[in-house]
Amino acid sequence: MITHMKAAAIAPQFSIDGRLVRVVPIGNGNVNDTYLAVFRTTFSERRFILQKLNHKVFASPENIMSNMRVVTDHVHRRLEEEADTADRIWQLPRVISTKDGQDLLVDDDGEYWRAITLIASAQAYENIQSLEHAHEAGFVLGQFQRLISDIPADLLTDTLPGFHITPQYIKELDQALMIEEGRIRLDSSTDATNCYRFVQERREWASILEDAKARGELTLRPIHGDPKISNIMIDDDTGKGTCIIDLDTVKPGLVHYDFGDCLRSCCNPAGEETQDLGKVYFDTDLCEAIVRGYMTFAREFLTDADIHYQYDSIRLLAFELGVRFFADYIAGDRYFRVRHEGQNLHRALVQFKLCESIETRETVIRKTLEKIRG
Ligand code: GN1
Ligand code: MG
Repeated sequence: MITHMKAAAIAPQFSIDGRLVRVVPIGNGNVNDTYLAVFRTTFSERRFILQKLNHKVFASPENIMSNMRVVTDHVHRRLEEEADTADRIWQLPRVISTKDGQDLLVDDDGEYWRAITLIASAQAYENIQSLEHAHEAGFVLGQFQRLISDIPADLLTDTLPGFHITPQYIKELDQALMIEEGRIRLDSSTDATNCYRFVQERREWASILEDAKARGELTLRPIHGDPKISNIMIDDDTGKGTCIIDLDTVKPGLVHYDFGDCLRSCCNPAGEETQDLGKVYFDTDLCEAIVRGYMTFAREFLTDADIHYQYDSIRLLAFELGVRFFADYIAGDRYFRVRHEGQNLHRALVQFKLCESIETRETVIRKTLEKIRG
C-alpha cells in the first residue's frame, strides 16, 4: 500500500470524533512523513497531524513519545501558570492517543505512527519573510528554552546519541570514505572533492564546543535540537510567533546547538534547498533581529562562557549540517530523504557556502552579539 493510502487507513484508529474526509501530505521534513488529517461530524471539523516516524533514524519510537509527553505536559503546565501575564497565546501540540489508549500505533509492516494536535491559525515558512519574522523566530526559541529549562534531565531519554556532536559526524564521513562506493562518489565530481577539502580545512576547529564542554566551561541543558525556520509557527492574525514544533529532538544538549541552528537556518534568505548557490549568504541584519528576540529570554539564563561561544556556534552549526549532508551523500543517502540523486551533495554545498559567508562576516557578527549583550 502506498504510504498516503496507508495514512488514510491509520488516521481513524486515533481518538478523534467524526469521519475522515481527507489526508494530505504536509511540510518538508527530511526524516519523518507528515500528513494533515481532516475529520468531520455533522456540526464541526477537526484537523490533526499524523506522522509516520522514521524508524531508521529514531531507533526507539517509544522513547520519543515518552519524551514528548514529558515536554508537552511540562510546557503546557507552565504556560497555564503564566497565561494571565503572557503577551500572547503560546501554543504547543498535544499528543492524541489511539482509540485503545496508546501513544503509538504499529501497523502491519512494523511502521510507527502517532497523532498530535494541529496548531491553530498559524503557519511556518521555508524562508524568512521580514525582520519582524526574524525577531519572532529568536523570541520563540528563547521562550521555549526558558520553558523547558527546569525539566529534570533524568526525565528525558537520549533518543539520538551523538546528535549535534560535530566530530562524530566527521568520523562518520571518514568511515563512509573507507568503503569503495564512498571513495567513488568522492572522486566523481569536483563539487564532492571541494566539499571534502572544506571539511579538511576545519577538522581541528570542529570540536570547539565539545572541547569547551569537556573542560566544564559549557554545561548541558534541555534543548529543542531542531529550531530551524520551518519549525517556528507564526500566528496568521498577529504575525507574532506562537509555537515551536517538532519535539523529537528535545533532550539535554548545549543551548548553542539551538542558537547556532536557528541562526544558520533563518539568516540564509535563499533557504536550505535553493538551487542557486549564488544567492546563499548570511544576512547580518536578520541575525541582529533574531539575537535581539532570543536574548529577551536568554539573558536570564546565559553565562559569560555561554556568550563567549555564540559566534562559533553559528559557524559550527552551518558547518555541521554541511558535514551531515555530505557524509550522507558519500554513504549513499541513508539518513536524509532525497528526491533526486546528488540532492544531499547540493545541500552540503549550500551549508558550506553559508559557513564561508559567516566566516567572512565574523567581525560584524561578533560586534552585533556584543552590542546586544550590552
Ligand atoms: C532534519 O526532519 P527535519 O526536516 O525536521 C534533521 C535536522 C536538520 C534538518 C535540516 C532528526 O530535520 O537535524 O537540521 O533535517 N533532523 C534529524 O533540514 O536529524
Ligand atoms: Mg526535525
